[in-house]
Amino acid sequence: MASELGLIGLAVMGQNLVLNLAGRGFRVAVYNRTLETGRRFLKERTPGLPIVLGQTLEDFVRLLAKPRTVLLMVKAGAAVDEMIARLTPLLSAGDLILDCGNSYFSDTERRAKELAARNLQFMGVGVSGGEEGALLGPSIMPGGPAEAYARVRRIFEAIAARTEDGPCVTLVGPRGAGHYVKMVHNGLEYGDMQLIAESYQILEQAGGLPAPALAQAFAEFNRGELASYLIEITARIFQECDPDTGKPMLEVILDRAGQKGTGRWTSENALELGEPTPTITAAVEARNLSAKKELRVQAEEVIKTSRLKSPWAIPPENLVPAVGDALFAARLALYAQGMALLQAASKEYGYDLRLPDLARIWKGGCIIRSALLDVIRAAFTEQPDLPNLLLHPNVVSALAQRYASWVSVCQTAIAFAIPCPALLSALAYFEGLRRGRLPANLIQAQRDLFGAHTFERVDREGVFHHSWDKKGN
Ligand code: NBP
Repeated sequence: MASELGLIGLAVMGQNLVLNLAGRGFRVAVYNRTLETGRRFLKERTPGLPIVLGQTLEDFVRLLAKPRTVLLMVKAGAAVDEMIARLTPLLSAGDLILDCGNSYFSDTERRAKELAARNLQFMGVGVSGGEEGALLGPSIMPGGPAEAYARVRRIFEAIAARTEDGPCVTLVGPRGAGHYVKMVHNGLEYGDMQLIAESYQILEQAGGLPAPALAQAFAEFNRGELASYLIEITARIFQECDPDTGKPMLEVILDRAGQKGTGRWTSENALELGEPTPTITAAVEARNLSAKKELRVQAEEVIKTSRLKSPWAIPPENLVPAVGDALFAARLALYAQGMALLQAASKEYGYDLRLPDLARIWKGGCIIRSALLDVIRAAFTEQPDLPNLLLHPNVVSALAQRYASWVSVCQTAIAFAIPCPALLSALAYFEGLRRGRLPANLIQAQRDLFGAHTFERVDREGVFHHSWDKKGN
């Protein structure tokens, strides 16, 4: 019997997605550029499941029921174009290709156009949740034509994660919308992870908490408003020991993190759209600074400053709950930035994104699943035109309650010389957003003085230039 769909790319994500599909009863044909990987996968992981391997791409295509549905799960970038180029001559009009990797959304827009010209349907599909999500139920963010989604909706709803609000999948928008939303999801993931890492550093270095106490603090956070996958795994990480040395795992892991692209893409696109996302950018830059390990070790030896006599801005015994409050407040500011970016992109690219739906499909299966998404969903359901999450009355009062802790934790971190770019950028975003007058008036004055760039006035319409005294007389 022909396979209902095919999947190309049997690395971590592809293998687990195929097992998820076949486990739900879908007959799947698979293909991988390196045949041996496909053979090993079939032998070791698929006995009893309705999975067949195409030894060549031609064989693979022959195994598929018509009209064909092909999922690509290959490395983002040139590999996707290469695969599409090899695949399209073998397909017929009306066949559907779904790129399920982390492609850049403008590549997806281009591919959608190119394939439409060849009468092939195309969707860019964000899949989140890593290896475990792919196997047990990811959060799926498809973008593309509604008629193409109608063909795969049953399959996606069967394999997606489920919450009490339904399967974690919906057609998020046209063309590159799925990959755009996945990109911002990953940017938020960067920001959230950095905020958590900074909280850990404050608790460990200012508070002196050893690994078991850190595990307890984060487990406690996870029982309240910070409940989320990332906080949950953080609590678990503190409990883990290295089998070789017996030391806590975190002690033996090198403090150098890379950035594969999606976080940086979010920042780059936000800069292009003029939408501030300082906390996402801070997270990307913190990873870049972490990568300069040798330089940091050298600088630690060279640059010495004296510690403040009384660095505590809060009673030390209140540090854990205060960090919890600060983390929650900063998380709100981070998500406010991400949702504002989605709103801006929705307008700019005509994606017609529905923010409450995005918060719903991120509630299960993906790395950023958290209780906070319910707050976000409720806010944008109640006020679809809310200009910024931080302006919703519930969020205003949540932040007012945590403001003192947030500021005190930031003050303490600064006094202990603990770098907290994400926590501080989130606070600066909050302070900047709620300030009716910023010092940009001085910037405009400087620009007008040195370059006659002109400025607007607060008391009259129009564009003005002032005859500045440039010599300082
Ligand atoms: P990788 O991103 O490491 O890609 C490896 C796969 O791409 C292998 O099947 C490889 O075939 C194939 N491939 C490459 Br590389 N170049 C190719 C080419 N020119 N033609 C055909 N196939 C080619 O795999 P992954 O980590 O499973 O991720 C797959 C996609 O899902 C990526 O876009 C990734 O960003 C995204 N994603 C990953 C995660 C995660 O947690 N890993 C989570 C969410 C999304 P080979 O065996 O012959 O080398």
